[in-house]
Amino acid sequence: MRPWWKSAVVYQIYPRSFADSDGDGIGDLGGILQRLDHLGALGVDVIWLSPIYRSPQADNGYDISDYRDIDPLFGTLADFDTLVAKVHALGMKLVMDLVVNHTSDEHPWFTESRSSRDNSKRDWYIWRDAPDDAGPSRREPNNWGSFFSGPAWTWDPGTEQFYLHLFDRKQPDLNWDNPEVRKAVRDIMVWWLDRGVDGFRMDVINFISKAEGLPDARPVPLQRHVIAFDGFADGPHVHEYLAELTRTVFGGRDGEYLTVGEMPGVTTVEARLYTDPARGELDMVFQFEHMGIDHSPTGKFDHRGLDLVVLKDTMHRWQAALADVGWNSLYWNNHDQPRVVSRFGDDDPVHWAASAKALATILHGMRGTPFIYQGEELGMTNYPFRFPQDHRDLEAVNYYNEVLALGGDTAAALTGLARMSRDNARTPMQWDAGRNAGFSTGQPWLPVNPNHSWLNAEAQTAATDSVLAHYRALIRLRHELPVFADGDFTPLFADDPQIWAYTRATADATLLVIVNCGREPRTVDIGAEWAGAQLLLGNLPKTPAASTTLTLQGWDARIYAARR
Ligand code: TEU
Repeated sequence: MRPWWKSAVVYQIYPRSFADSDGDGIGDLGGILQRLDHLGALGVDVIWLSPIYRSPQADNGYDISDYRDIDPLFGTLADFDTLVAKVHALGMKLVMDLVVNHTSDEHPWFTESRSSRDNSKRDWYIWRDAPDDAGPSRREPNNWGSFFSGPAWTWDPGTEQFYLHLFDRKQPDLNWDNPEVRKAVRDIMVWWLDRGVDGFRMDVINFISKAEGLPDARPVPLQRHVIAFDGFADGPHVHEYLAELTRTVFGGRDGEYLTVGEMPGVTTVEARLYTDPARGELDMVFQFEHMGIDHSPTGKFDHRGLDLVVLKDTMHRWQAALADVGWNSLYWNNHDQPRVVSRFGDDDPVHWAASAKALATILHGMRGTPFIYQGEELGMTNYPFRFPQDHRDLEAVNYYNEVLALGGDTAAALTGLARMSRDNARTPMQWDAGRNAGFSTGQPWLPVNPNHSWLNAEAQTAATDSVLAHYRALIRLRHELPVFADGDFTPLFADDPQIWAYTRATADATLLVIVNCGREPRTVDIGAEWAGAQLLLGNLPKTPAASTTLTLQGWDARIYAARR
């Protein structure tokens, strides 16, 4: 029998930016409760919540100081229990974000660990001596860079050693080679499952096993924000640790759960291992190859434009690689990525709606489990960032300060940030055309996009041809037609720089998904077998039935079912 999550659609909420019920300008659990009907009407099956645990919020909750409590910013455990009950009553599931590659430096485990070299928690984190004499120019134990600029090591003057942090210095990496750490993570997961959650999205979970001896990575210029993954991605024990975790946490539990591992740098070969059901590790992974194709070799803020053939080829390779073993997750957006309609689509007002629907059609037609990030179902766009002080995200702020300190090109840095900054995903959800887009009665922590006057949920709920209506239709199709989950995937026109097309087929049904990813109309020959095929979904008015030759308007997107 096919697992339930193969025909499911997941919706990601970034609580800080979703809906604010108490007027402090920061979204909260009460806000989510008030807006659950939007998700019920959309038809999604699962909600994934970005972290709501107690946290100093250095990285907006991806730095956890108490895994068993809710941050007062977001509410209380009682609010959480109410939310779980309401989500379940609406027939949806709730998945937590589990951030256990690292904790906050304010987690009691770390405060103990740093208190002395012989503390019982010392070995819960990764501590190393300086390789040379102490002094102001002291070298780090190896050359690894932090994802948020600078070295991945911070000196602790109290105990005179460095600790490792692949992300911010306020996010020290846990030492998963210590069995007590693995046991502690297991206990956290069981605690949340007992509270009623339906699974976990596991943050950078392919980083938990570092290479033996922490060797230098291929040398890279740290100041250019380039990370070499050699030393920590898909390390020597990662499969063993994940299998152990899954066995000990889920073994013997009845219920329908979902696990998805976030895995920067993961290859198709590794992803097959992580998601092979016979190995009992994870249900699916988030890969990053398609998110990297517009990054330049010198980093994500040095944009190199979109080559559609490369994007298609990347997605198609993942479709093929996980066809017989394993499973894909499908995503364009999350809280770390710029808005897809501005990135791979066309957010010019004339093409905005059609291109948002077209990109949705491409993704949701594929084999895998689609993820929708809040606001994506409305076609929310990037924010018009202009000034350094516009940015809140520590990645953006650190990057800008580094360029400034090194005397680099700050104008280019601002252009890069406007295009790629994670804050693009984090501006408040656009509920209506009113003050603060209906997100908050107070001052929002990040400004609302001025386009909420016309781009908002209320307007789109009322319209039958909105981006929102198109997402609803795609979700309905996936629920109704088994071919979306089960069908083979075959690319068509692979080398075409403008047409994105593929078929999906089972013994009983064949679909054609065909999209014009450009403004100019295109005529293509799709073959006689498609003549008279039934249009299941289109994104433009008056889309015709199929014929041997199709003329596609700008950003025209269609799904046809072959006649049998
Ligand atoms: O992100 C991991 C990650 O590597 C990227 O998505 C990251 O945002 C990007 O590479 C920076 O350039 C996860 C979370 O999704 C992210 O929000 C956290 O900041 C990060 O882990 C640390 O927990």
